[in-house]
Formats: sequence, structure tokens, C-alpha cells
Amino acid sequence: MEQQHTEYDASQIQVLEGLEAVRRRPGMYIGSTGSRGLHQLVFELVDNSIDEAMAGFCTKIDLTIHKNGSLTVTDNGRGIPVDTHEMTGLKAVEVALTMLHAGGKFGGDGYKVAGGLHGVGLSVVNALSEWLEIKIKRDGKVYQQRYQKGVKVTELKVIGKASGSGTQVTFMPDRDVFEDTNFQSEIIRRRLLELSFLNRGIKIVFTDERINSKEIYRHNGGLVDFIRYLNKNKTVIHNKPLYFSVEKDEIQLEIAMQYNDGYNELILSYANNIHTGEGGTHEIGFKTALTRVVNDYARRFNILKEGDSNLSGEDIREGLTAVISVKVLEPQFEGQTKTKLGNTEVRGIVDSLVAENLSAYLEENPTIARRIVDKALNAFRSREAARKARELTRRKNALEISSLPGKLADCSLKDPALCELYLVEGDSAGGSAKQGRDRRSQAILPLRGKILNVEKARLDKILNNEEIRTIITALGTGIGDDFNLDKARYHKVILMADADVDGSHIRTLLLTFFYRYMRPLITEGYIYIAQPPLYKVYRGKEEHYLYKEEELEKFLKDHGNKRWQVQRYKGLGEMNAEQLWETTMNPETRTLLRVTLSDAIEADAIFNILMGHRVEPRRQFIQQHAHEVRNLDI
Ligand code: 0RA
Repeated sequence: MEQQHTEYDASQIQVLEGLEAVRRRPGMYIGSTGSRGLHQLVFELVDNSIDEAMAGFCTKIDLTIHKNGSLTVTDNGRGIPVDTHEMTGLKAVEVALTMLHAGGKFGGDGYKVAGGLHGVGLSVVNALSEWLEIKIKRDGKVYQQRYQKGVKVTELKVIGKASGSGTQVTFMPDRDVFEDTNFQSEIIRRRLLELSFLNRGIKIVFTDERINSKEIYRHNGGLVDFIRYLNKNKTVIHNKPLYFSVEKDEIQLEIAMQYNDGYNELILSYANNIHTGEGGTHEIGFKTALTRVVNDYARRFNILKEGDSNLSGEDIREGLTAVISVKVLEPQFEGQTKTKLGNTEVRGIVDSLVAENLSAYLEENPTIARRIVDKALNAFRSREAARKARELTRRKNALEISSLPGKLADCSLKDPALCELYLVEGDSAGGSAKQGRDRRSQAILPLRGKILNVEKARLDKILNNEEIRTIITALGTGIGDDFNLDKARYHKVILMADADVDGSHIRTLLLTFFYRYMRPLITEGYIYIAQPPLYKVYRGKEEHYLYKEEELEKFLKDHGNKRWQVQRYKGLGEMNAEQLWETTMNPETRTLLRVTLSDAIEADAIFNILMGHRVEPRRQFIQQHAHEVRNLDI
């Protein structure tokens, strides 16, 4: 007895030390104490339930954001064990909640594969919560326990009878830890959607009680559905995505891919459900095999002749959308953001599995095989042309280095950190902006005519477009592989267009261009969207500018409808220089929306809808969702 007591005390001390470490340096465990870290807590819980599903015991996961700011994740898995853990004298669930690195993977044979970016799970969520409550259904009983800041405030007790089994965790993120404890449904929705594609058949129900919404994610087609989603509104060159799921040496590999007639490559790779944005050995294995197999095929059928050079990987991947998902026993995550799979054994295995399955597919589908090879050949030829065009512009740029576009009204300050570039729709608004601006820090570039849709053109054509060239020269950064953020002449690039359909179209075209050819401008937060007012309300000399529909309603309600006149702004051109400055450009009073790139999938899904080859769905989208597009968070 004495013995056991000492051990219990020791383990308690260990628990407190562990959780204190988490509370002292939360960033070490969840990356940050900003929004990212806050949502990491949510994903740690979801990952645990997904692990239970991958192990074959859970089919449904519920995630609910409550009105009071807490959040619940419920699954119908086996329920976290509640028996006493011998070494510590604690219940197994208490170990999971209070001991570091114990979450999800403790005890018995555990799981074959486990997700979780940091692999720390429940105890970290517990440590960083103002309070946390767990309910477990097991063996016909409901168990419950409550914690505060990681410390238990009630013992685990039976509170009722249960049918079925499962785990439910509700937590309130600690306001002393997080800068902002507001859960963002968009961030959560995106991840749940992704998980529903990656784990075929799991039903995920997302409820946001703050706005009374409920959404269900379930994809019985798994990765094939994922590919269809990503290629939605693209013209595909073969109807059915190529799909295979295989296993070798304890590595599970699942791949789906499909070509469209566009020029972009989109490869999303995952290791144990974690998006590996920096790629890694699985992606390299896939790419190497793809290049080799397509070249072999082209040679074998004499499409590539003796003396012809091989097709490059880039050529072969033009227009390809692919999702690669591997599950490995001990994933090693490397790279700057720890999103690069490092396991060396994975490369060769993926390579040989892809080679085997892909060559079989090409053999069995000669028509599609031919289309793929032709597309790559075409890409090869255009790339040559583009390279020549680029060399030409590069040389031209060197000559014209000091000559900025005539249309640009530059600012007088030279320090880019203090300078802003307004890209303004139309000459008339451009004129007002030039008059109204702060000449020291604000440069104006009016854009007229159509901006090229870069989704539909290759680089050589893009570089011949007048408006695009003007933007490139004004920014000074170069584009594509030559892009250099350090050369940016402005640290804010502000898109100012009308709040109507055409305006949002122009914004989208510009954002697409930046996304494809100057992506760091977006990822480093240099791009902004100006917010011109929608209404002017006035009475005699008194005027108010209102930026949202709701603001107008509220204003009229508060002030009485009677003697106020309301002017609705249809375009920037309806404001004179002074008004434009006051409402939209004055740094003291204006609102700017910063465009952020939170996720490659969302970016592409939105861009696909907006910018795909099929014009009709795009128009519909813009009209129906004009407001959301205005607040685009790509
Ligand atoms: C270890 C063993 C067993 C279940 C779990 C972990 C488990 C953990 C979590 C976390 C969230 N949901 C979960 N569901 C299950 C089961 C051991 C057994 O019953 O044999």
C-alpha cells in the first residue's frame, strides 16, 4: 500500500509539471496562441476520433460550437478506457487527459496509425482550457469528469446508463492563454470537409449553435470525390478519376488523379491525414514514377521517337489534379512548417506502387493514355515558346528598368514599407484617386479594359497583356520563378473596384494572377481590398457613409426614416476626389480587407468555381455570392 501511495504522488507531480510546461509554453505544443493554435485544439480532438475511425471502431463524429463559446467533439467509437492504470493508480482516461504524449496512443496495442500534427492530443487541450468536461459511454454506463485548466475538479463518476459507446469532450478555451477564443467556422469547415474526403464514409456533422447552422460531411467516394470536387467546373480530359488503394510493407497508399484541359498542376499530399504542404518522400515517389511511366509509354508506342528528348515532369503534370494519401506507422515531419514527410522508406515504395498501377492503367486505357501524352507534348512545346517570351521580357525589363508605366501616378516616398499602390478600376475613379490621394505614400495605377484571365492562358500570352505588364513593372518584383518579394516597391497593394459584379470579377482576376504568379504577395499579406461605402445618408449638411446593408438598416432605425436622404453608390466614379479620400483611402478612417491564403484547397475550389473554363457557373457564382466575393479570403 505504502508503495502504491508514493507512486501516486510521484505521478501527480509529474502530471502537474507536464501540464505546467504546456501552459508556460503553449506555442511549443500547438504552434501559437493565435487563431491557428486555438483551432489546433479542435483538430487535436477531431484527430483522436478520426484515429478511432481509422482503427475501424467509429463511424460518426459530431462537432458543435456552442453559444457560450465552448466546443464539443463527440464520436461513437469504443470510448476511452476507464479502468485503473496500474503504474499510476489513475484511471486510463485521466492519464489521457493529464499526462503529456499519452493522448490517444496509450495502453494496449494502441492504433496502427495515428494522426495529430503534434501527437499530443487530449492533455494539451485540457491544459489550455478554462474548463473541460468529458463523457464516456462504455459497458452500458455513462461516465463523466470535469477539469479546470488541466486539473481535475471532480472524480470520474457514473452518471447514468448508456446504450452504445463513445467519447464526448467539451472544452472552453482559456482566455488567459489565447489572444482570441472565437472559433471560426470557416477554418473548421474546411478541415472537416478535407477529413471527410480523406476518410471515406465517415459521417461528420458540424453544428454552429451561434448561427443555428448544421452541415453534414460524408463522402462515400473518398479521394475520388475529392478529385471531382477540385476539378469541379474544369473540363476534364477523362471522365473517371484514376484511383487505387494499395498497401506494402505496412505503408498504405491511396491515390486519385484526373487531368483537366487547363495548365495548372494541383497535387495535394497527405500523411496520416495531415496535409504535407511542403511535400516529401511520398510526393517525390509519385512524381518520379509518373514521369518515368509516361515517358516509357510514349517511347514504347513511338510517340516519342529516337533522338527526341524525354518529357519533363512539369510537362506531364500540366493540367493534373492529384491527391496522394499515405498512412505510415511513424511519420517523420520535417521542414520549416513540419509539413514535409521525411520517411525515406516511403519514397521507393510509393514509386514502385504508382509505377505498377499507372502502367497497368495506361495499358488498359489506350485512348486516355494517348490524350495524356499528347497533352504533355503540347505543354512541352508551349513551355519552349514561353521560355523564349520570358527571356525577351527579361531583356526588355533590364533596358526599361527605370521607366515606370506612364499611367502610374507614383508616390514621392521611396521606402516601400511606407508606400501603397492602389489598383483602381476605370479611368474616372483612377482620376479621382489621383486627385484625392496622399501623394507622399499612395501611388495610383488605373486599370482599364479587360484583365486577362490567367487561368486560361499560358505564360507567353499573359506576358503580352498590357494591363498585366503594367502591374508587373509597377510592382518591380518580377513574376513566377523570377519573383522577388524584396524588390516590391510597395508593401501594400490595394485593389479598389466597384462593389458590383464587374468589380468583383476584376478583383477575382487580379487575385488569380497574384495567386498564380506572385503568390508571396498573398502569403506575406501584401494584398488588400479597399472597402468603399455602399450608401451615403444625408440631411442638410450632415452626411454619413455606410458600408454595409445592415449599417443602413440600423442607422435608419436609430434615427427615424423621415428626413434622411439615402444615396446608393453604384460605383467609385460617383464619388468626387475628396469623398473617395475620406471614405475609402484615408488611412485614419478607411477599412481594408487583407487577403489571406489560408489553404490551398479552398483557394483552388474558389478559383475553380470562379475561374474555370466553363463560363456559366462562374457568372452564376459571382452573381449569387457577390457579397462573399467582396470579402474574399482565398
Ligand atoms: C485507447 C483504447 C481504446 C479507445 C481509445 C483509446 C479511444 C480514444 C479516443 C479519443 C477520442 N475518442 C476516442 N475513442 C477511443 C479502446 C480500448 C478497448 O476498448 O479495447
